[in-house]
Amino acid sequence: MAIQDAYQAVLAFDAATVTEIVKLEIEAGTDSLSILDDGLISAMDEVGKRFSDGELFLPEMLMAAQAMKAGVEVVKPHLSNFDVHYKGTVVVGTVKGDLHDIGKNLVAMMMEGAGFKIVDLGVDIGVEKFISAVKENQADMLALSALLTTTMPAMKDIIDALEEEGMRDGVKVIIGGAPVTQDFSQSIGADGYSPNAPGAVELARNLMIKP
Ligand code: B1M
Repeated sequence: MAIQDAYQAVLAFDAATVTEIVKLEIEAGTDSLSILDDGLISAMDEVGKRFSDGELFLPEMLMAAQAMKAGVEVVKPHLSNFDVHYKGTVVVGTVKGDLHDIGKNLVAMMMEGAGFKIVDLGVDIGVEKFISAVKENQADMLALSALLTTTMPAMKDIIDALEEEGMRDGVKVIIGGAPVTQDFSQSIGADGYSPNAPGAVELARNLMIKP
């Protein structure tokens, strides 16, 4: 067994095998970060590429994300504080009045797989809860999802509240969900929009590169 096997098992959407390989690698003393970076994260990067190229579809991407997540759960307790070098903390949630969470969960899983620390608040989240979660977790980014045309405007309320609290400069805001568009993103002053989960990861990576 090797890290490459974990990579292949994620690409085969095989959560049970990913779990088994990661356990064996940890028992064998393999560096936890290497399991994450070279096995699980690299595999999800490949899944993202295949999705963008039209070689994989949503259900497969979900299965790969679940397989990756199974591996991340095994590695997590073995990461010492020293090892944890998250690429940034991201508060994720579906906005107030909206109960759709499948896309949001996929975004959260893929971002976690890409090395971000995720604070997933769930669905139907109001402005105040987003703001307190950003404060409590000293988050670098907010990732907002909305699936209803009636709930999209709540995204602007959250950005306005960040500004009112004087927090806007320190927090990037990315948005997505079926009815959301690039034009809408610009009109409410978000930092970026992606139509899908791999794109959200790419966006987050680009926005988190500090000057
Ligand atoms: Co709802 N629903 N729904 N629904 N539902 C839609 C969204 C709808 C388009 C169906 C339709 O009428 N054709 C319609 C919205 C119409 C509109 O606003 N224009 C609709 C409606 C009307 C409703 C109700 C009002 C129905 C009713 O009760 N009368 C109601 C509202 C409840 C509420 O939220 N308050 C409702 C309820 C539900 C269920 C609970 C039954 C269920 C949700 C279950 C759940 O999420 N746990 C549900 C579902 C499943 C859907 C559809 C069929 C599928 C949504 C989905 O999960 N897609 C949907 C129709 C459709 O989209 N085809 C529909 C798969 C998922 C992976 O895609 O979430 O788009 P998606 O995520 C994508 C991208 O959008 C993007 O990445 C993901 C993929 O890579 N993305 C981001 C998402 N968030 C992102 C964040 C990012 C970046 C990218 O950055 C932060």
